[in-house]
Amino acid sequence: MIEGRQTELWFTERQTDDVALSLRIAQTLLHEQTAWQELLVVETARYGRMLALDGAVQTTEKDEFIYHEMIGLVPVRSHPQPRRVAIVGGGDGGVVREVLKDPAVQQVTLVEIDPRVTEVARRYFPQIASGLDDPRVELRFEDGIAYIARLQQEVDVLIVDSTDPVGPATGLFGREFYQSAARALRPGGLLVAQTESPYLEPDIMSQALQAMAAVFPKTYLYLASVPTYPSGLWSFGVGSLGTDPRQPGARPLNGHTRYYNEDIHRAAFVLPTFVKELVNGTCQQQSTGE
Ligand code: AG3
Repeated sequence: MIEGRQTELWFTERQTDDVALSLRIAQTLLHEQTAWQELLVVETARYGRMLALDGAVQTTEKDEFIYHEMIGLVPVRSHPQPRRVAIVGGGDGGVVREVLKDPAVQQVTLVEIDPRVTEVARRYFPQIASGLDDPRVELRFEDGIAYIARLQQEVDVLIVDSTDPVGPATGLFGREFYQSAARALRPGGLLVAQTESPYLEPDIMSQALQAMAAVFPKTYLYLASVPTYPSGLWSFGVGSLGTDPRQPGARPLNGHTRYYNEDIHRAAFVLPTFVKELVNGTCQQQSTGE
């Protein structure tokens, strides 16, 4: 090493052909090919440990709370009786940890296709995986699309915490899956799915919303700011059989949150004009002016 110089290792996610995010790596902890995907765990200099799948950032210790609280708590807090929750994907356990904070939740089924994600999360991300051993939680390592297709009016809240719609997750963004999701829900049930970045993937987002709107009586969109995801602005689509997802309920919450609160819950559904235009006509936010 020449004095004053040091080798730097960087992780780069190519988010589109023209846009990338780079994080400096302090240490590489695990890099392998699972049966389903390329899995990487590194210690980053700024965001703590990070999990990437097929080169895409899934979660970092420093900002995971934002995504997990928002995808997990918005649906369970607005449902009057979210007794049974199913999560498709989300093998790291972050969404499980959040939904368990609501005392009304009695049973959570996590359906993850790749068991390595869960094993690695338990070992390298114990705080994210902390809910997985709760007695209310059932783990299933199988294809979420096939699992949900077998359910008939069995769950109150269905959360899709998937990777981007490439590879195994593609089917989770289509109309056929939303049809079986609607059948899997009990009356009043809610589906929430991560629907990518309105800046960088507007077509994926609006097509997913359109597909939901073709199936569910009501469709909504909400946003959260996630620094390590493409563009930093992230969207979540909601298909509802009746419950209005915009209103948080009054049950006490067991456990602390760092992003989520009742004001954020309501405010997350307030959309900037360019996002409204992208989902024009498909979401309750504009079609009725509510
Ligand atoms: N699932 C959504 C990650 C999508 C990020 N996309 C990307 N980096 N290109 C996250 C799983 C966390 N439980």
